[in-house]
Amino acid sequence: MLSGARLYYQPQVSADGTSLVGVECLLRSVDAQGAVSGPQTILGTIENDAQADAVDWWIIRQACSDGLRWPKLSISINVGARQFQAPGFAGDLLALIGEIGNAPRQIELELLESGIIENFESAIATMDVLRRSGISIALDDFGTGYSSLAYLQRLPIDKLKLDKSLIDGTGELKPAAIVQAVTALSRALGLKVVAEGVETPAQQQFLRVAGCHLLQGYLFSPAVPAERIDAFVRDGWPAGR
Ligand code: G
Ligand code: MN
Repeated sequence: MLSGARLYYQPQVSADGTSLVGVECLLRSVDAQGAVSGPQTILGTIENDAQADAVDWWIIRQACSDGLRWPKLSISINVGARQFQAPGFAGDLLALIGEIGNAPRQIELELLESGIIENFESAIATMDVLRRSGISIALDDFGTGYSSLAYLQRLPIDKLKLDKSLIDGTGELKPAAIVQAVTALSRALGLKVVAEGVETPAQQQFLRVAGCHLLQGYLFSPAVPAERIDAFVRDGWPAGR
């Protein structure tokens, strides 16, 4: 099931593009010829919850282990509702991080709104436990789904990730106004703001002025193998690019 599975890492950089701050790990599949494909190649072979669990925990274990090589970078891990809402998730995750040896501060979980509202009270309790232990929580894909502003106030999160669909529109008046307003509101609430899917210098300039803290997207780098992140850490960013 996990044959060919690899974790790739997409850089998250400061708004001016000059420093590498963290990486988001993304599942990829590499075949015998070396061709790389997206997560569906592996996720599509999953037949039951036990296999899904195995993949989910393999991702976290691999990301944390690789993260030991880059102690100054934050490691963002996408965690789905099934894994996050499983009884004992917070304890299991903290035990794993303790075993591997990461500082909890290095680890960030990216959660979808849909994975939180399903079981709101227990999700919040889990988020509280994790945050008290130093792990941070980002709300992923903000701008899709309900994107309720009430959540920004109620959820115990550290970061908001603006979805690519919002970033794509920043050349137009209304989407640009939404990005500016959500960024200002998030900052006022003490949240960090990350824009994903940044592809053009014009988008970077707009997002920097709007007050986004971090940027992620093809303008800077796609998701790359861990060895490329080693090179960025060793040679400096963006010199190693
Ligand atoms: O929502 P989430 O952060 O999980 O999505 C990340 C996905 O978006 C990855 O599959 C990644 O390869 C893709 N991606 C990352 N940056 C860009 C970008 O700048 N443009 C496009 N089109 N896709 C991107
Ligand atoms: Mn994500």
